[in-house]
Amino acid sequence: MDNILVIGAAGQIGSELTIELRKIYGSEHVFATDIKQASKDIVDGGPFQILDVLDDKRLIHFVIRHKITQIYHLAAVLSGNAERIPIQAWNINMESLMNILDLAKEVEDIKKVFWPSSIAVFGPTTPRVNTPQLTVMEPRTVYGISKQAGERWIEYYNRRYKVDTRSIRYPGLISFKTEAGGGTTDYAVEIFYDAVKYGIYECFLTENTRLPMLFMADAIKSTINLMEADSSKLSIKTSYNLGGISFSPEELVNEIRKHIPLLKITYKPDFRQAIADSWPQSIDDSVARHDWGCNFTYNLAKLTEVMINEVRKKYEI
Ligand code: AKB
Repeated sequence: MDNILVIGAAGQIGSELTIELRKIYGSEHVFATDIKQASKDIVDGGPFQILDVLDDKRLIHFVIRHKITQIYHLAAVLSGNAERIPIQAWNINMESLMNILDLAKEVEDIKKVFWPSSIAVFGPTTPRVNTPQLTVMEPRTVYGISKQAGERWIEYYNRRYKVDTRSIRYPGLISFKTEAGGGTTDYAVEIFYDAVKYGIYECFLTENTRLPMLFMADAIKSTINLMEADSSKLSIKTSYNLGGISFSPEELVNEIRKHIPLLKITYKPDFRQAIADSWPQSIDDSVARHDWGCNFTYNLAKLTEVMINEVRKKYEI
C-alpha cells in the first residue's frame, strides 16, 4: 500500500491534487503538508500537518514515521514573486528540491518523486512556436533558472542513484479552487474573478501575448497518469513538455464576453510582460503523448464556461 506525501498542499496545484489522490489511494494514505494552513476540505478530509520542506530533520522523521512511499514536492516561489526576491527564491526552490532528492536517495521505502518544472525553463533563444521537448534553454528569470537547474538535478539523481523522479513542464494553470500565487500566467485566473465580481479587469500583459495554458483538471489527470506510468516507458528523465492550449488575453476576453458581454478590459503591462515575452507561445508535447498517453479534455470554450460557473458559485453571484 502506498503512503503519499504532498508538500505544498495548500497551493494552486496541491489543493486539487491532494483531493484526487485521496480518492485513488484512500484519505488516510495521503498526507497533506504546507507551511501555511490549507483549506477546510484538505484539513478535514485526511491527515494534514504544517511542515517546512526546508526543515530536513522534521521532514525525515515525518517520512519514516508515516512510511511514505511517494512524494509530490509542489512548493516553489513562482516567476513573478521570484523576481522580487531573487536570492531567497533561488534558495527556497533549490534547497527544498535537494532535501527531497537526498531523502529519496537515503530512504529505501520512497519509490517515486514528482517535482514540477515549468515552461519557464525556456528563454528568448528558444523556438517560441511548438517548442520542442529538446531545444535551446536559456531562461532569463530566477524561477526559470531554478527549474532548469532542478531538471538537471532530478535527472542526475535518477541516473546516478536510481531515484525514480518524474516531472512535467507545466504551462500556465487555470483553476478556481485556490487563487494563483505570484506567476506570470496568473492573469488568466484573476480575470475570471474580476469579470464575475466587478465586470472589469486590468491586465498586466498586452492583449496579444500568447502563452500555453492548461485547465487544472487536465493538469491533475496528467500528473497522476505520469506517476502511474510504467517506468520503462518513460524516455525523459528531466521533465516532459505539456502543451494544453494557447491563447492571448484578447482571445480569452472574447470568450468570457460570450458569458459576460459587458466585461471591460484595460491593458497595463508591468515587469511580467518581459517574462511572458521570453516564454514559448505553444508547446510540442508529442513525447508525453507517445510515452504515457497524455491527452486533454478542456479547450478554451469549455474551461471558460466552467471557470465562470464555479467563480459565480463561490461568490453566489
Ligand atoms: C508562472 O507563471 O510562474 C507559472 C509557470 C508557468 O510556471 N504559472
